Amino acid sequence: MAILPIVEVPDPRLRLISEPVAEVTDELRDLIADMFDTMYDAPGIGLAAIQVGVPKRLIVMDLQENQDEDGKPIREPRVFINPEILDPAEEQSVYTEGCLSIPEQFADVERPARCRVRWLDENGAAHDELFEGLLATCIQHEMDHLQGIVFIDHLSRLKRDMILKKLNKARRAAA
Ligand code: GNR
Ligand code: NI
Repeated sequence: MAILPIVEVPDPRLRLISEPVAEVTDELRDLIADMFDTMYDAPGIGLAAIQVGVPKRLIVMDLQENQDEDGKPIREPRVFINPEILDPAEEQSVYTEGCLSIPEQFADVERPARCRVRWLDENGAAHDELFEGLLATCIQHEMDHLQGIVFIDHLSRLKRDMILKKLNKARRAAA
């Protein structure tokens, strides 16, 4: 169990196309555990392996939408290995996105409102489900990471440059 350093823009590793996972091994399950530690610590609702420097088609996610009687979030961890997106809806939806690799910066991104997702879980079992709402948004955001794409790539150059400027300003202030 370990919290791993998160790769941030403009690190060129975020531009890599991640490779399919050939086999679900114990070593991969260790990486998955570390990715959950890292995601919950951040905190974030999703994390792609390349965000911890590993160019594999592996995503962890927990939207943490439900809470117990004490208001504590109920953990619903999900693992996506070699995910594929099928049948993206024509209907679009807008969500204010953030990214652990672009810390504390947010912008509205339009994406298909629903999609079908096919993936393997941490036991190597195949799944095929329809996603909508935040789940659809988040899986598409994570799938982008596997292709070397970050959410600001979906914005106009003006908006993207504004975010990168704000990020650099925040980094200079923190230094
Ligand atoms: O923690 C995260 N929040 C988030 C909010 C809206 C849309 C997508 C996300 S994913 C992000 C974590 C992250 O960077 N995953 O790659
Ligand atoms: Ni991200």
